[in-house]
Amino acid sequence: MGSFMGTQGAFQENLCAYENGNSGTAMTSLFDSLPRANEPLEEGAVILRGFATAEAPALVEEVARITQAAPFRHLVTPGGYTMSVAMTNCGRVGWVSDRTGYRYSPVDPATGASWPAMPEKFLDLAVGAAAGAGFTNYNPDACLVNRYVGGAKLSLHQDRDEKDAWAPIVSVSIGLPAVFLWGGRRRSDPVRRLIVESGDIVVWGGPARFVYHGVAPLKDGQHPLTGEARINLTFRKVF
Ligand SMILES: O=C(O)CCC(=O)C(=O)O
Ligand SMILES: [Mn+2]
Repeated sequence: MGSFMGTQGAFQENLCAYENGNSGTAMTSLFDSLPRANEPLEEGAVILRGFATAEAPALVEEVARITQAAPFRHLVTPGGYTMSVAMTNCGRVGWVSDRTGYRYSPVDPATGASWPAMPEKFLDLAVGAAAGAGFTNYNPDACLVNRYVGGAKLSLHQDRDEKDAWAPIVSVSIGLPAVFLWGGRRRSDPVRRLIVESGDIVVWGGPARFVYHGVAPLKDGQHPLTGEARINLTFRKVF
């Protein structure tokens, strides 16, 4: 417990450095030398620190393949707002939004073609991360791919367009770091601000499945894998 709390302290310090725009070298090297412990958020939710770090370059290559067939686009919400995050999908269905509502679609509305198949690497990673968080037999049928550049954000929301209300959401961060917003079951509940870095995976399901979450406006930066962007893969069990 002692070492876990110690690591938490380092995360808090790092969060301050990140949010103050101060990437102080001493702070960063201290942080880099610490093992990045998994971080339980609450029952049914955990951050698996660095779970996808080794595979991140291969994941970026798969994203490039996916976007050749189904390019990133900025969807419009039912309220008429154009989202700052660019999105695409792979898998059996993809999440889409337009003036008529949010839904899962078996085809890409931009082309009328099926979404690219979910790469085996994606599936293996999602199944492994779900198991690491205590969710066995995970079988996601959709992966929403999000691309954030400086200033892009995702407002506090619940993922509730899926029929399966227990299977986890598995959310993989690649590239630039972000502040992940972790709230409660009501929109008005207090919100924690958690840094997610390239390779980190947040898993939430079961009792935590409908927790409000989001992403604070991304800070400008450059990352060796993704340049000016953060890529997020979000796996879902829709049916
Ligand atoms: O980008 C993230 O970390 C979260 C994405 C998300 O919540 C979503 O796609 O529904
Ligand atoms: Mn979400």
